[in-house]
Amino acid sequence: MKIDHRLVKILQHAQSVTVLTGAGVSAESGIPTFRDAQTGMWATFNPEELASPEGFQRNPRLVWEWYAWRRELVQQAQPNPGHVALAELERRVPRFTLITQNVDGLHQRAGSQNVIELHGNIGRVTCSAEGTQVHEWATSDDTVPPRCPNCGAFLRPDVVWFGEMLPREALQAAWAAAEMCDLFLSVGTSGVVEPAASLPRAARHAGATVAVINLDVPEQNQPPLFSIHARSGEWLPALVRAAWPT
Ligand code: BV8
Repeated sequence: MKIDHRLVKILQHAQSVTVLTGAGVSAESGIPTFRDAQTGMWATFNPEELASPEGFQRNPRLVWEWYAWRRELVQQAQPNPGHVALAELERRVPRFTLITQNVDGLHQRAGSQNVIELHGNIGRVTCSAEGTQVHEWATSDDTVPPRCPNCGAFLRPDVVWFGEMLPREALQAAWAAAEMCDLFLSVGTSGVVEPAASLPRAARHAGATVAVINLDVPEQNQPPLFSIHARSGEWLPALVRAAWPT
């Protein structure tokens, strides 16, 4: 896969690089993207409906089971070459920040150390009343969702639902990383969900070179803006190989 030599040069000389990833980066690990038709029994539900406090209020069992199904998918999945390439980038670039909208933890499993999880992590569970993380709960009775051992409220996945605020520190760190980088890569995201979708604009506004790598974008490379129609699992390893051939 050919990488634009101008982009390779910018990467080789960049002191700080920030990357924003979306569901498209995990798609090649077999995890359905957020807006793909939900497979199997979830085809009849609107994911934005399920991923909301109202949805949980209305039908806690359904929402808990939807996340249990997704957690199972994530546990079966493996990081793909795109995740691995981003972990390699972190080792190569003086200052590197990875911001992800994904909740699957695959970046960490691929070896990325410093990951800003804007939307939480499906592998963690919290008390829906106290907000504290809960590591174990009684599975004896068959209440679904299980209840918090401390206060008895329903447990919930530790993810940010639509209509909920993003974790303040994570969002602040993400804005800072977007505004102070030389190169910003937006990979595998439809750029629909705010406030994550505003990060590439913030980077561009602060003078960074911005490259968008996606399957639903036309190929248009006019520095400092690059729009690249490619699979993340192919393009990211090719970028790393082009910048550091050894
Ligand atoms: C908030 C966790 C304050 C749950 C998720 C303006 C400002 C602020 C807020 C809003 C605003 N306008 C609207 C809002 C409200 C809302 C929002 O953005 N709605 C959208 C739908 C318009 N935002 C919020 O509610 C946020 N909260 O701002 O709080 C507030 C509160 C109330 C009112 C106002 C403000 C919270 C948003 C977080 C929601 N939680 N996830 C869970 O996962 O269950 S977001 C969810 O969507 C996932 O995390 C997913 O990652 C994310 C974004 O989607 P993408 O990652 O982009 O995935 P998608 O499927 O869309 O696209 C995949 C792309 O990959 C495609 O383009 C495809 O072509 C490409 N692709 C596929 N395969 C590949 C590929 N590319 C490359 N290679 C491949 N192989």
